[in-house]
Amino acid sequence: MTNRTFTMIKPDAMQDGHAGAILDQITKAGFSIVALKLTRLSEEKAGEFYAVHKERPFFGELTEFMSSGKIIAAVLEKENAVADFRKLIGATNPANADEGTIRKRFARSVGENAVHGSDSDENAAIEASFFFSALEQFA
Ligand code: FUP
Repeated sequence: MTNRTFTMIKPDAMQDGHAGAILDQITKAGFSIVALKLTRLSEEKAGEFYAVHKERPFFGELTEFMSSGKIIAAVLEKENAVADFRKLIGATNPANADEGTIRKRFARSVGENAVHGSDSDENAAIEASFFFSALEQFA
């Protein structure tokens, strides 16, 4: 999974009609999509995905938001995928994100920040397998 990362287009960006523009920016930046799924998380599943944050004060809001509507989950491939994708999406808080990044362009706020991007190769593999079987992740 060294050259792969995992992303979600979150409910805010889905509701605001940005999914097409975000996928366009991702592919134009040189990422190829090796798995793609439109789905909706239950609050319980959102809590499982974000288990690392369960002691944080924003956990309840996060799982409520992440289960509030449809999402798109995807696995992306590119050389240096994890770091390059974090650069493409920008800072967690869109107010601090660089001009032109996905979060700067499309996010509503720090809590509703348009996209997820894995923070390590190890987490990319764990997160990809949360949504996709091995057979669903094409080369
Ligand atoms: P990131 O890796 O940039 O997605 O950011 P984190 O892993 O730190 O946070 C995961 C998610 O928790 C964010 F996408 C939104 C939510 N969050 C908040 O709601 N408030 C915060 O102060 C920090 C994160």
